[in-house]
Amino acid sequence: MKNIFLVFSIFLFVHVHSARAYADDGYRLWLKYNLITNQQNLDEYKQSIKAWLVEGSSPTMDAAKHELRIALDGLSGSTIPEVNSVNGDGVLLAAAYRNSKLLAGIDLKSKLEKAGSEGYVILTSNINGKRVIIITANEDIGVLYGVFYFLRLLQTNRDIANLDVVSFPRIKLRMLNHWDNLNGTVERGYAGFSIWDWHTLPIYIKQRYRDYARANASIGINGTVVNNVNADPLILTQRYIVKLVALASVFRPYGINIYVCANFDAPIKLGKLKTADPLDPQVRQWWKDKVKEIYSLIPDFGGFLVKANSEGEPGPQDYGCTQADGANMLAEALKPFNGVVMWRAFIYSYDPKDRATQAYEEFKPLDGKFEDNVLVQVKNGPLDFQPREPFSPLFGSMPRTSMIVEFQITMEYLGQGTSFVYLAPLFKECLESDTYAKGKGSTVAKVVDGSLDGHSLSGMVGVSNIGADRNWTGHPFDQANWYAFGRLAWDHELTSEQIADEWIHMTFSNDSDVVEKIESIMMPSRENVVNYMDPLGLNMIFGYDNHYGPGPWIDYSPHKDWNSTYYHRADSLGIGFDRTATGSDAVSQYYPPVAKEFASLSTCPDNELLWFHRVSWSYKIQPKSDQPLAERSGHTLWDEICLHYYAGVDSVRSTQRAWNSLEVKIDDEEFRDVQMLLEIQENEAVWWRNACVLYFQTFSKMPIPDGLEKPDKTLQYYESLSFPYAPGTW
Ligand code: GCW
Repeated sequence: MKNIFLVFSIFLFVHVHSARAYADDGYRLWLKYNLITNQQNLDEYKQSIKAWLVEGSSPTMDAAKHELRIALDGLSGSTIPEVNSVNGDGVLLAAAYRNSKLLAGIDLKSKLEKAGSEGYVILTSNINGKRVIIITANEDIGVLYGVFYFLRLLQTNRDIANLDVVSFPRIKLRMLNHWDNLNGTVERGYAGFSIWDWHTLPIYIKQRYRDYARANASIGINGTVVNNVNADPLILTQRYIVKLVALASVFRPYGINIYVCANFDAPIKLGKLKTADPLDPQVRQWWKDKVKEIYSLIPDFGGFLVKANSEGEPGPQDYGCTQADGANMLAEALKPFNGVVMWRAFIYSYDPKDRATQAYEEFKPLDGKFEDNVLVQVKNGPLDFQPREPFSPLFGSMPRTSMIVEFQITMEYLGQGTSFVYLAPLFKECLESDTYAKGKGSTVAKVVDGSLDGHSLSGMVGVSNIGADRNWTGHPFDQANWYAFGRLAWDHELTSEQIADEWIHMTFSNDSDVVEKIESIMMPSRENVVNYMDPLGLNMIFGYDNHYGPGPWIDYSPHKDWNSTYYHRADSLGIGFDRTATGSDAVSQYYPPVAKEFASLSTCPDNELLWFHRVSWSYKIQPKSDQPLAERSGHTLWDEICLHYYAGVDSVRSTQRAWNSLEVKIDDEEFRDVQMLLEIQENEAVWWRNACVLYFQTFSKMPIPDGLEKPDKTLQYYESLSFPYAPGTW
């Protein structure tokens, strides 16, 4: 009997586990290269690509070869041979034009001019009467980018019959910034520890470093800042520089330059100088020597990112100097090597008037004072990566300065590791905002791609959401945010829908039902979170320091501008921050058409209402003339706040229903992971809703509208919750 039971158990084990033979742990990201399941596409592709050829050799061309080999074999389910001549129809040829003998007879001058140094050209053509698909570029890196583009066409089952593509990046520096500490923790990281194993570097080169580089190159990211902006000066010591050398050589073939965050006091902390005064000749020399040392080992080092005089970090103001003095000192040291300085504008100190106006007040007068290899790095909004903020008024206000926009890919303020949020709509909302700096159409995108003011240096940086979790990002859907960030840095005109569509095809399935359903839950996901966290322009009402969960009652920080009450200002009369002329007048930092729109209650968008206005509880939300009739509210502010909180929870529940309907249609492991995370998110949404509605009700004294489920716990219960071990708060 015992034996029968054993046999049965073994049978069950084998059976259950073989049923999960295709379980996907997410490690391969969007570069899965699984067999194409649509037979018609598969036949067509096999017909068009019978062999492949990479002409020329270099580490980058080897990377292109590697990618083509694994991808074509995986996607086709067979071995597509590598050849060394165009010996028949159906050769896929990848080559840098100037190194190619095979392409010599084909005139691609105008296309290649357009492609520039990083772009590529993809063409269906003929060589010696044989039909070929050509992937070419001016530089090897362009070829590699082109290879990834082409593979994406196959992964997403697109037509490859008559290709004629020229693509080039809009933005020069397309970067990730890892807030990774040298001890392996990640500030605001929700996907485990740091991927950099500083202890075993430089000898042990993890495969993950290469796969990181592949993933980034596949979306066009060309720079990485490997350490936290709250920078440990040790990264600048010889001991760490050799580790950076090792990483840089893994990244180099993939077109990725390495950058580090520099601690402004490094001359004191490492160099034993008495000061870090940027005007002191010894300090300047110390930085010059340090930069020279780095470049002697990493000739393509990118430069420094600096957080100065912000949240306790040292900076030039400690020595009575300006932010520009500090940036320029580093710029001078980096210039001979073509390095750049990214100097953050994220500065604030306690100001009873308004924290949101400070970066502009500090930096705008410095326009024109920065060296030309400095970029001022501005967070998308004037405060701090809130689920929704208006765009920072610094965009468009410093025409003589190169700008780099900083987005947060990691979701510090959007539910962290358990939240299903697709961030492309948030990125796009900022990029498409019109600053009116040079009249209508002066979008933030045009400021950061340099075209508005004619800057060749331009940039977009994302605070990375990558960690050592097997699937890189913790929540499977956070991979989409890394992906979307890179795609938008390459081409900010792509729509959120296009990017989601690509990513779903590559990550989950080419089944159109699956794609449509997942897209339909990704697209509103950011708005859902705004609704149950901080609707109608509310912001900064998070749990203290950990920024996880609701904390609108937080009022005990000695740092008054870290208190939620500083931001929502709720009392018995109303709620919201008056940023019009009767208040902090933050609106005046925008160009007149924008300032006018935000300043008037009748034109200010509802979703920014309490950001710019202080409004009474019984104020009737004004119907906006451009809103469809059905959406025109007429509700009191109190009712509208409640309705948003409740709608947020409902939408998480409908996301759950939609996701559940995908069971068996997608990978079992990924299905279950997301299902469980959505369950956690639903709890969190209810927690946010109940806590905020109960808290604000203590001021409004108005009832929760009829028909809405009543909170099942008390405000005291929610206020008593604490999270001493919340992840990411290192
Ligand atoms: O959002 C705040 C975060 C800090 C972060 C800071 C910054 C790295 O809470 O953790 O520090 O912004 O951007 O410098």
